Amino acid sequence: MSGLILHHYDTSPFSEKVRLMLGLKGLAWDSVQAPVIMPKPELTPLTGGYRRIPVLQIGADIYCDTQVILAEIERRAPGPSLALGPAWAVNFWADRLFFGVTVPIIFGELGDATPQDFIADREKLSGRPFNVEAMKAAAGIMRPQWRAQAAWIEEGLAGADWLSGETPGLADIAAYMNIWFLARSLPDLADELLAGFSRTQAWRGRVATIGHGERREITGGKALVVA
Ligand SMILES: N[C@@H](CCC(=O)N[C@@H](CS)C(=O)NCC(=O)O)C(=O)O
Repeated sequence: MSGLILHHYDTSPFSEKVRLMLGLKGLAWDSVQAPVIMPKPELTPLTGGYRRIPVLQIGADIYCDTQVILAEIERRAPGPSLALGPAWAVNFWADRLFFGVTVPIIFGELGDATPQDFIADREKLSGRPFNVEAMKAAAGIMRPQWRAQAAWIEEGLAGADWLSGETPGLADIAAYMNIWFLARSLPDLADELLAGFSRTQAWRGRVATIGHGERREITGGKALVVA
């Protein structure tokens, strides 16, 4: 399969899921680096206004939201099959519940250093205040909650090297997203919250070696021409 264009940015945890999926499938793809905040003049004309990241483009076909993007990659490149067992349920948990505790932990720590234009952009996106003080206050409760959810990964690895069994799959990529996001932002805190979870720490190293397939940078302008 060729002709895959991923609109993303390197710091995006949802994009990391897709990049790892492309790696597991051994696919070649074109990368368009999108802006982290609005405006996104080379993205929104393709999506009809959807501004989140990642977006997958295949010719003039546009796929928004990782649940759709991952399913489309799985459909177009079925071997090896990655959506095994409860993989989609794990993906949904990782996107919502696990991500929901990861974000306040990160921004509770880093919120004061977060650029004002980023804060203003995310307030406009969510329609809510980007309340660093509230996130700082919540972090104390969120940390044990994060650890409790990471403990499910630890248990899931009791019988095999991967959550998906003998080989890696979507469940591994999805669960890893939050660990990647926390460790990328606050590596020491990630180690602290994973203390004693030796299977998870070893697994995390294995997931990191999957790679992103064959990536080539192109411009947003070129992607618009393709569409
Ligand atoms: N449900 C979406 C969530 C995607 C999402 O929220 N992505 C973040 C970046 S990781 C985002 O788009 N933030 C706002 C932006 O970049 O404009 C998905 O699964 O793709």
